[in-house]
Amino acid sequence: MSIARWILEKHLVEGRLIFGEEIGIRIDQTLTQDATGTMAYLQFEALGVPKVRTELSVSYVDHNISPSGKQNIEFLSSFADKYGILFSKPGNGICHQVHLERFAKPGATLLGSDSHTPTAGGIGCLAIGAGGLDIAAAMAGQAFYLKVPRVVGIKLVGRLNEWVSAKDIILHLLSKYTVKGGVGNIFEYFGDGVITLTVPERSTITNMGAELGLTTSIFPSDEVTKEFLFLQGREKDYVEIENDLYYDETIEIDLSMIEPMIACPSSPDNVKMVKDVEGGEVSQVIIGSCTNSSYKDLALVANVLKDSKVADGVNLLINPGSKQVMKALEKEGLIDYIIRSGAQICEAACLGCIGMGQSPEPDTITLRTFNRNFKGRTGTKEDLNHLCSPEIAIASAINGKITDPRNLGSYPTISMPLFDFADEEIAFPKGRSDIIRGEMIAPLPLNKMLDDSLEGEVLIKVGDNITTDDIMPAGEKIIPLRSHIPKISEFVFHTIDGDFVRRAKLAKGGFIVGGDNYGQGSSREHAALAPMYLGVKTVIAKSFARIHKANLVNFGIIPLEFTDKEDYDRLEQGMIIELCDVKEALKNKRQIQIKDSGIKLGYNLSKREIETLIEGGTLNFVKNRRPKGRGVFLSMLRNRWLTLG
Ligand code: MIC
Ligand code: SF4
Repeated sequence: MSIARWILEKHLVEGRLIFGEEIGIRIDQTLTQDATGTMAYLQFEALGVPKVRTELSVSYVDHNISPSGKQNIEFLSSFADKYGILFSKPGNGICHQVHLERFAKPGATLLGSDSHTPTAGGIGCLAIGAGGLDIAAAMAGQAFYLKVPRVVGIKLVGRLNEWVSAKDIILHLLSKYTVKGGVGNIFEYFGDGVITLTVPERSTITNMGAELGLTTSIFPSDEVTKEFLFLQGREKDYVEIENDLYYDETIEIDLSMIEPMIACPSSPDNVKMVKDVEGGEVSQVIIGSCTNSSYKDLALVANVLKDSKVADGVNLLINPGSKQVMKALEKEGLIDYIIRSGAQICEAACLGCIGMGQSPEPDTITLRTFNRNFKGRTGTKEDLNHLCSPEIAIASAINGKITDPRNLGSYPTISMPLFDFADEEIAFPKGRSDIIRGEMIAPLPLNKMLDDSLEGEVLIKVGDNITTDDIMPAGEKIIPLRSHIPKISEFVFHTIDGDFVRRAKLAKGGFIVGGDNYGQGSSREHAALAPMYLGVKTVIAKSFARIHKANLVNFGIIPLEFTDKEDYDRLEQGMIIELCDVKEALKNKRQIQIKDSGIKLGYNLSKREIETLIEGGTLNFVKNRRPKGRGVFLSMLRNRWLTLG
């Protein structure tokens, strides 16, 4: 058995571990961040459970730590205190980095309302990203449902050359498998090369497995894991995990053959060797994000800056992953090198990664050690966002142009310090009774039961690999609206089609038509909730990304797939279409037809998902199954939800 299957089996509460079948697993830990957390907690509240039922649940504030997030932060901290959730204060760091340092455990299951939750796979934890409603259910002690993925063994042999790093391994995989190549799979790393990578390096790889569309990625729990846990004062969390190396498929990577890589605009799989794109003038370099903001990453950068200066005309920003990392840099005297070089040290948070400031000048090259470079995500519409390792980033920052880091000479030696954990930045729950709820914490919309037939306009037709950033953009203006669906829904498809919302309102809802891998990227359920609020009934696509598809089902929007992908060409924006006998077809697992067109639509949905859709989403589904007479629950629903239709 592989490590992933071993953990799945240990946590199995429903179903069989057979590829493609739906299973329910017990979740040990959950994490949320502020931009998705409010929704998750409002939904948890509606489930009527007095305290979280997980071993550990942590609420982080990292996406919006600016004053515009004040009401959100007050709500989250009071909620955590009441319901038994740990609260990581703004400035303590990025959820994935802090969770890896302080809480993630080998052999455990972790569910997070953020697509990069698999970061914890670096420590041997089975960590999965999901929508807020799934996190709410897990916190209430319910199973998390997923289709059994294939487990692909990635055998690492050899050792990376100097100046080549973990980021280059995952960029290499992205160049081979693309942003949709991992859908339905778990990547599990094994082989002699694994031992040459530290836990944060392993986590860089598992973090960006999200960009491959994987369910998750995982590394073994070994001597390196033990050492990491020791440095975190958590030796007791070490667990040995059996691994018989049984995989559905095996891929071998010789680490010594990997070259420094760079993802060019505007997709994480548009990967080139850095030596082939050297020389492009750089205006901005940012080192940070949950992918590359560990102590090792930033200590390397500081060591390079010790005897160098940032090139004229380059703005170098450093976003540490956590307060713990900052404290260690300070203790080792490394902050000084950074300050004297002309770089700016920023707070430990997501910041520019989600367009909260740090936006680059239009049409100039920005190099970032982040994980996503979807067009416009920086907050600048005409951005030229490149993703790379800290090694490439720092070499380019001091040269003023894209530079192969192997030109920098010998690689600095970096040893690990004894960390000061910064646990004073985490509030432990004391059980307060009230929740602070400002006017930006709006009631959530609830969908209605599915109609027998669905008729309406094709509101928009989009291409392949549409991201949740395209559907529900983020950035400084929109992120502060995350807890207010009526307000945020004004921005659906805003960056790619500024007229979408007007059309959707005029037509009182309708259909979205998409290509392959519709909804890739983030876990934000707003990309389902806000279209639902605007009356979108169905998304018809060639295929879907995993988390977004689950979010659509949770909110009662049917994810339908073209039986013949060529039929995509026959639908156009503005067409009026009708889907007949939808309910009956779903109940009887029959294909759905678009009336008078000959176009047939299929779906890959479990019985549970079909029932959920018929009832108009998960909250209706749960509500309808509550024993009668639970007046408290129903009155809570009345207070907290707006019923549509
Ligand atoms: C992202 O990196 O896209 C985000 C912002 O962290 C999202 C979550 C969100 O939209 O709040 C993610 O990765 O799931
Ligand atoms: Fe934050 Fe960026 Fe990581 Fe998302 S990818 S959690 S925005 S640092």
